[in-house]
Order: sequence, then structure tokens, then C-alpha cells
Amino acid sequence: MTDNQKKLKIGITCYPTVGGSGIIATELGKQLAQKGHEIHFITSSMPFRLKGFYQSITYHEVEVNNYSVFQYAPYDIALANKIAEVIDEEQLDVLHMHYAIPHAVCAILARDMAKRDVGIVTTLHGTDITVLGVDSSLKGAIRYGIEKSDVVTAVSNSLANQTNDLLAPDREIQTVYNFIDTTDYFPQDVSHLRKILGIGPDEKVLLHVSNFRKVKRVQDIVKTFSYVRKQMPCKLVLVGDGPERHPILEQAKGTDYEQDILFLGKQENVAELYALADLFLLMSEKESFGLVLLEAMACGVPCIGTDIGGIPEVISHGSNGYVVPKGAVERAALLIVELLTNEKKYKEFQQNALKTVANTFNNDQIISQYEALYYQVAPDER
Ligand code: GMT
Repeated sequence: MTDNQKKLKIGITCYPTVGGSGIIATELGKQLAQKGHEIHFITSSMPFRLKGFYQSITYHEVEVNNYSVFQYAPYDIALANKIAEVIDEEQLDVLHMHYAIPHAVCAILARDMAKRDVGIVTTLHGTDITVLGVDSSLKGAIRYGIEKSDVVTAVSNSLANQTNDLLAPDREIQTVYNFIDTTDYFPQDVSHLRKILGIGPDEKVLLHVSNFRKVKRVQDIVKTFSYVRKQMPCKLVLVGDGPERHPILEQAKGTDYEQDILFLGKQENVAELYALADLFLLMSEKESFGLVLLEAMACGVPCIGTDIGGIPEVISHGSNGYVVPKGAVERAALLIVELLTNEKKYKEFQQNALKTVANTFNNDQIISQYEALYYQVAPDER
């Protein structure tokens, strides 16, 4: 916001539960509020990163009544109704919707219902395109949400291209990368944690953080780890929870590496756990960006990922980490051992990881990009 630009009133809708899109939406709202804008979160529950009091941020809860006449509670209609109410009551200038469905579609309906005009920015995060975009029962609604928004962004070039390939929408999709706040994620001494977790001084730490959905292919991470462990003392730290947790425990059961897998479940303070790691692993079969890679790199941790989706836009192969084809666990293990046994190269990779965050994914730069889009679509500013 420059001196002659007015502060904006921005409504944000996202999935409030744990997940990269919710994190990005909430951190964006917090930082926009710090820059002087007025932020209104319109969500089904309090976004998990919005605990505490923030000046210039209001949370509007969407309530859905489930009358017996309905087979399914009409959440999308209730959301649109709430957004329309907030547009009028709070005199919103802009709506920023994270996910095309239902959020962009609800925003379009809300704008139609409201008494005042409002600009709509929609950000695509991945699943809405890579999974739902191929579902014929939803495809038309996703395309509609994209075409009727004023501006549409995707979190990587890969996702923008995939959206064009799958839906061929009659509009441009701009890439605005995800970002990370380096005051939250930074390299730090966490030797106390090594003691608590029983990690020996000569043991390397491989880390994975996710929601343990099938697309994350956590079984490949465990296999990679089993190969690495044959060659050097190491531990695998797994953070998060989800449907694949049980199969992973089964996979490790009775093996000689079972004791070296530390399954920590969901954790509040993940920044400290990243700082514990020597390498971060993300071996997904679908990944539009991989926010966890940024979290790791901001803590000075090089990353190993698959060459899929947006991952190669974050991991520069041979510079801040390595990418391998899906399922190439032996290749990944080879690269890991080579990097962890070459101190000079490892330090270079660490520095490059920090530079990647500072140069390409720093929050000030990305938040200014979103701000410019808001001014572009706000009715009084157009
Ligand atoms: O990865 C998930 O399962 C969660 C999902 C979400 O909706 O939060 O993440 C998506 O959005 C993140 C934020 O933009 C991206 O970093 C993730 O790569 C993307 N997940 C997938 O594409 C599978």
C-alpha cells in the first residue's frame, strides 16, 4: 500500500483446518493486516493459525443448520449467504477465495446477492484442479468459478499449466508462489530436542511432514530411509497424521529399522522440528507446490523430492536439494548418502536453500504481488 492508495477491506475464505492452503490464506491475512488493511475471515471454523488477538482481523463463522428436510446440510449456500452479508455490512472491496470450489463459486453467488460490488481473486492450490478437475460432476463448476473470478492465481507454473490443460478456461491464470515468514522459520540450535528424542550425536535426521494422505507416498520415504540407514546411522522423523499412518506403522513393524522411525503425530511447533533435520523428504505423486519444502529450506534444510508438479520449481536439482522420479527410492537414497557424507557440498546446499527462500519465496515480495492484484480488482480502484 503506497501513501496515496487507500487501505482495503478484504474478505478471505479458505479451508480452516490444517493444510498448506489454510496456512497461506491465514498468514497472508495476518500480514495484510500488519500492512494496514482490514481483514475478514469468512470460514466454517477459526483458521488454526489465527489463535490469539490480531488487530484489524475479524472472524465471521459460517453456521449451517441441518434441517431434517435436507439430505445434506447446504454449507455452500450458507457460505455464500454469509459472504454476501459481510460484503454489505463491512463494505468489503475484495474477496480472496482459496480453492475454486466451493469457495470461488460461493463468492460469485455472494457478489450477485450483495448490494455492493466487490472484486474477486481466486487462488488455486492443487487438489481443486489435480483431483477434482478431472471429476465430470465438478469440472463445469470449477471452470465457472475460474472464469467468473476477476483474477485467478495458481501457486506454481505447473498448476497454472495443468489448469489450462484440464479445463481450458477462457482466461489467464497467473502464478503467485507460496511464501514463508522467516521470522517463524529459521535455523536454530535444537540440541535439546535431539536429547529428548534420543537421537545420537553421530546420527543424521531425515524428516517428513504431511497429512499422510495416499498422494504423499510416505511408504517411499520409509523405503528410502531403510536404504540410507544401511549405509549410515540415521533416524527418520515423521510429523503429522492421516489415513496412511497405520499402513506405515505396519510397513515398519518387525524390521531392523523400526526403532529408528520416530512417529511424532501432529505437532504445534514444527519450526523446531525442521531445525532438527539434516534433510527433508517429499516423495509425492501429486504436489502443486509443497509448502513444507519452503518451511524446511527456511530452516536451512536441503530437500529431496519427486520431479512432480510444482516441486521442481522449489527444489533446484543439484543446488538446494535433489529431485527424483516417482518411486525412485534407491536413487534418492544414493543421493542422500552422497550429500550427507560430503560436508562441503552439504553446506553449499544449506546456503542455497536459505537463498532460495530469500530470493524467490520471501513473504514481502509475494504479499506485495497479491496486494497489487487486489488494487487491480477493487471496484473503487479499477
Ligand atoms: O497437500 C495437501 O494435502 C493439502 C493441500 C491444501 O489444500 O492445503 O495442499 C495444497 O496446497 C498447498 C498450499 O498451496 C501446496 O503447498 C500443496 O502442494 C498442495 N497439495 C497438493 O497439491 C497435493
